[in-house]
Amino acid sequence: MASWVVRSRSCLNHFLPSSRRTSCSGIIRKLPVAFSGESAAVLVSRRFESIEAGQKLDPCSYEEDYHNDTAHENQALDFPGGKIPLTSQMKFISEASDMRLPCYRVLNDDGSLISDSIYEQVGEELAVNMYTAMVTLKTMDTFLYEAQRQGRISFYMTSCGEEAINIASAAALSPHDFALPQYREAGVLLWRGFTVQECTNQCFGNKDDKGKGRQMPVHYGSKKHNVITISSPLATQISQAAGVAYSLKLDKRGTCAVVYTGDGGTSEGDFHAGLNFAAVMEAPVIFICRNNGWAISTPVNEQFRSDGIVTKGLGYGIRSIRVDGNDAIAVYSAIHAARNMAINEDRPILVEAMTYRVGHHSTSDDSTRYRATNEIEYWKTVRSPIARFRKWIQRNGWWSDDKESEFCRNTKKQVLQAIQTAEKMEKPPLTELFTDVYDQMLPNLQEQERSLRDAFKKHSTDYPTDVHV
Ligand SMILES: Cc1ncc(C[n+]2csc(CCOP(=O)(O)OP(=O)(O)O)c2C)c(N)n1
Ligand SMILES: [Mg+2]
Repeated sequence: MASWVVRSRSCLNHFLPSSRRTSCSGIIRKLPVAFSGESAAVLVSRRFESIEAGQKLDPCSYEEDYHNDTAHENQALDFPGGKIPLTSQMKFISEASDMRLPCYRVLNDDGSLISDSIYEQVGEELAVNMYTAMVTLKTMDTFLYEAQRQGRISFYMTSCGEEAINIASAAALSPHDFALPQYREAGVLLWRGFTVQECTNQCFGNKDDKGKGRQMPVHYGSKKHNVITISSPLATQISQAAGVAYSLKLDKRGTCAVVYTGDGGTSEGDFHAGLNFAAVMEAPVIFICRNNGWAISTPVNEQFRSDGIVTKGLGYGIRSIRVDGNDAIAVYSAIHAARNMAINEDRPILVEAMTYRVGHHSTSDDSTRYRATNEIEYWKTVRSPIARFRKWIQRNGWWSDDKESEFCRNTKKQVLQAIQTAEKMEKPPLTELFTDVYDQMLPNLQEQERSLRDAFKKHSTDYPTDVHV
């Protein structure tokens, strides 16, 4: 800080006539003791004998250097937060390490358990429930996506390729934990008992939609299931989650908050504010980042220069793990451990789940315009989280081809039935478009309602007939 101020003043002085030049000594005197005095002045005036020192960038060798650096034995800078060892080595922390951080995985691509892996046991009942929930999510996505293509709903987003993150994370949590999704996490709601019919009602915005048709499709939420309603502006849920978690801690609820974001969401300021806030307030929140490689058409290498998201945890003092998001057991185990740490130690945890967005970003997107179809196909088939988990449960004797056919047939029927029911149901009455914001409707809203009714009367053929005016 001191050197920055002194340098800035020196640079400025360089351009000014000598009569207007200012002295730096006053600045140094005004700075806090920790920043003032000799060291700052020395830093400014010193010329490096060689720039070689600055080019030695090995982030991992600090500890070793310090122990070898006998000249500074027992010397440290007293600073809030703990003593900082002093070193005569001028070393910058590298922007990257040679090897990318490893990714925790339990199941191989062929669904076999990796020997020596450490994981949370998943028994038959839980495993079958997880598998069938993933298939249900995929089936619902397939048919609601088609419904949008047929013009029956206005918009849709699938979780295709990310079913394991959805279901396995939800399975590792308690239903009392507060979930704050981004938008590609419908499986979390399904796992908690929000039905396919309820999802479908929301997408059609009919009178049974708890949001009364005011939200875009897939912007689910459920008070009953402790799932905070999705909001379209990216990342707002992340800083909110830090607050929710802090509140749960104050109330000693013994639960945590879990918040989901995509890789793109981490470029928002709210991501950084949320992580920092949670770390400082020691809030029990699990940040789950679905790193699916893409933020609409922006690939991750145009989004950030760090080794993904997991490395950002260190910067905020947050314990973090990178996990294979297409391995349901790894996700389940990591979230299970994260939850225990978050609640028992009052701390946030960051989980980066590596996956791939197999579908288009939404029905407003055509991803074949910006990525190779064989890349999509590879993740859809070889790296499918559902196929991998099925191989594992089938190998355990917990699933069979016959069970698969029967389950798929029934689920397809159930989803189609839900769509037909939701479509036939009338829309919420027009009056409700203006309620719930204020305790009493304000004159400007009354005016807007009158004007909308007039427009309905005048142009009745342009408005849907199933809206009760
Ligand atoms: C504040 C804000 N900026 C931009 C958008 C438009 N937008 C919607 S989704 C999205 C990409 C998000 O990508 P990511 O977080 O990786 O999630 P994914 O879609 O991959 O699951 C963008 C830019 C938005 N909704 N809100
Ligand atoms: Mg993404």
